[in-house]
Amino acid sequence: MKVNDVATYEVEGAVAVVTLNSPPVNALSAAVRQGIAGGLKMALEDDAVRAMLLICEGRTFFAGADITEFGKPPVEPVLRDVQLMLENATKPVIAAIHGTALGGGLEIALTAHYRIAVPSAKCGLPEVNLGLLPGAGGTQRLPRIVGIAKALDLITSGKPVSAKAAKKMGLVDELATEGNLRADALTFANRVIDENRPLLKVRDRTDKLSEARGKPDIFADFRKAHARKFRGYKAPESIIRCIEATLEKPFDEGLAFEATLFRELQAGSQSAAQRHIFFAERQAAKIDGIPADTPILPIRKVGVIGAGTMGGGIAMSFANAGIPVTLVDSSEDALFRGLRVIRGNYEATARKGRMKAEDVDARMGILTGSVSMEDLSDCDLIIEAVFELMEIKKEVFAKLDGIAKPDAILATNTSYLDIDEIGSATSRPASVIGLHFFSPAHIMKLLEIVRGKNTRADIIATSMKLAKTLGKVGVLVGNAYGFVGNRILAARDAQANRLILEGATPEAVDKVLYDFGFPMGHFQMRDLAGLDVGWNREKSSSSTVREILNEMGRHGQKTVGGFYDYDENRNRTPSPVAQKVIEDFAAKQGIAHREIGEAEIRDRILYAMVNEGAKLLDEGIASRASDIDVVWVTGYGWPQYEGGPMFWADLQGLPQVLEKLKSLQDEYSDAFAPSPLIERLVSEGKGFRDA
Ligand code: 3H9
Repeated sequence: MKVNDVATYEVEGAVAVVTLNSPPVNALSAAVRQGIAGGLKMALEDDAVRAMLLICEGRTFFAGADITEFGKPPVEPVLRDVQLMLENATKPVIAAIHGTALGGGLEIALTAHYRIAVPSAKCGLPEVNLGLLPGAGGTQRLPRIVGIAKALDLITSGKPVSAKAAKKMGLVDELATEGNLRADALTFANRVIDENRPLLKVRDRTDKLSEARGKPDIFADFRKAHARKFRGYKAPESIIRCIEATLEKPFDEGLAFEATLFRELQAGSQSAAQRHIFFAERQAAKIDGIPADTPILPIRKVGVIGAGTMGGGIAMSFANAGIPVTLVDSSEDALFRGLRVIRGNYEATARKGRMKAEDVDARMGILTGSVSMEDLSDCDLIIEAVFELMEIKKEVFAKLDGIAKPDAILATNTSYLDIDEIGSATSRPASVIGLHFFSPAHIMKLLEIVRGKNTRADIIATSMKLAKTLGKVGVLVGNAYGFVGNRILAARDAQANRLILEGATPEAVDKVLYDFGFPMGHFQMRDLAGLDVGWNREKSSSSTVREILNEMGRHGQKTVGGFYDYDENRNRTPSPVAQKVIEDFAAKQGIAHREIGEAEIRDRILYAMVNEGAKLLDEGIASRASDIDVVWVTGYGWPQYEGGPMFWADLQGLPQVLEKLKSLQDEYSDAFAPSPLIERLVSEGKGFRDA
């Protein structure tokens, strides 16, 4: 029988089964909440019913509150009312979980009296990733089941646990057979009835809380251990305070406290920024002109050319996803070194307990080394990651053209170069695409996918799908020097370099970026990447500070220094040597030295980046402002809670951004001449979000 459009009610013996089906992820929208409440009411009023099963159809149990409802007027019943009804039901309620019980979804399950899950299910409270805390009792109920220490970890990390782990912690009571959830849950419900089991309420449990009362430092220690990870974010501290409240306040007061802190976070700009990124990442997968049903080519075997840092990391990304990969390098030495580094990386991961020891061999087992490109003839995808020089890339592609099978995808990992020119070295430019991974490639989430003017639609669609298979976020960009990410980086670089010549120190510039929320400053990042990346000793002519530092053998962290000095443990200190180079160079250029404040550094760097982003949008190199945000948040360390450069600009207000750019142009340089797109949007009363 229908409860409403998304819920059905059936009775099987003494058990009422309330089934929710609201694709794609059964988010707890008003209709879903009404469906649960309606089904429960029917079960309570039905004398033949002695227990109720709450189960979902489709790919998952409830994946959380419906984020699209945030900011809209609340519709009854709100989630907490539904939870109260479930928890106070006079007949046992059993939640049957498959897929992902996340956020409000898990919080609903925590108000059921019992929980059963299939082994493949995952349970978690990922609200922190949206700049929120679990606002439907999660911070009060979870610690009562799993204890304070585990709850702190689970809720501040947002990471889900497997059903097996959940069973171990008591978060689920029973594991069902895979694919047999409904039947097993019915059997379990009948057992609950037959054994007359009590109406267990998580809220009433105190045993796990008592354990923590003997450890007064638990919260202070946790804060200290995670200070670096939580830096700048508001949600983790609010979560910790709520969990502290479980020890300090009675349950209902703890719940009220949680609701207050949830509302504060929900109304704040950090959560707005993080929710923006959540939807922006998903939006990035949708591409105009490439319909969702575009054929996807099978990627069963991959070749990677170049066993250096990038090639090795790319090969690991595929091995991690279970896709066999052949790593090729022309030098045997380089190949063995590359393979050794990969094994070393896996072993270190296993030692840290982040991977099973037996998986090291399994991953290495699907990774083959070769010194011959001929061995790539049966690969579905070949990615070139050799030296960043056009002549070399073209040579590799011309050779590949004669080796690769006709339907193979030929990809380049170039960070700057022209995809069309690289493709022109082959007889099949339509099969050529840019797959720009970020270092370390097996960890960084971003994959810039660069379409050439001829790249075929199915090759683009396959590459976008591939990003997801690798656990990455794919962003499709146009073919321009530096694409999206590095072109904006170049705008930042230009300002940072100019600022140090005018009198700001590299440390001062870096401090401003670090304080804004970047994990490291600009010059720190340059030193880490290596100042010699892309530097050519023969062509070096002392024409920039960077060239001079390179000529002095200062290539960054891996040497004695770059913009900073480093000791043998790579500890960083300001460098008098680099500072002298900067000052001498500025004097030679006739640039006067002056005091530069933090506000000027911040404005010049951030507004230059926003302006470059606007130009990329105007030129069609980026198709959406939100794509630029995804690139900078997932690939370049722009703080997630600031939402990316374009979101940040919208938050300042585009008219203010325009004014600021004009005044920066007047005061410093024409590099700040506002992009025509900004002028246009302001005149139309729009923001980047409408571009
Ligand atoms: C919360 O619960 C607060 C409470 O504590 C307190 C409340 C008082 N709402 O990711 P996918 C959409 S906060 C609305 O591509 P997958 C998504 O936009 C919430 N929509 O699929 C996409 O739409 P489209 C806590 C949502 O299989 C489509 O579903 N929960 C929501 O790769 C498919 O998504 C979370 O943070 C939502 N909650 O991954 C979980 N979730 O097709 C967030 C998804 O138009 N969700 N959509 O692009 C996820 O982590 C993943 O979506 C999930 C599926 C793992 C579930």
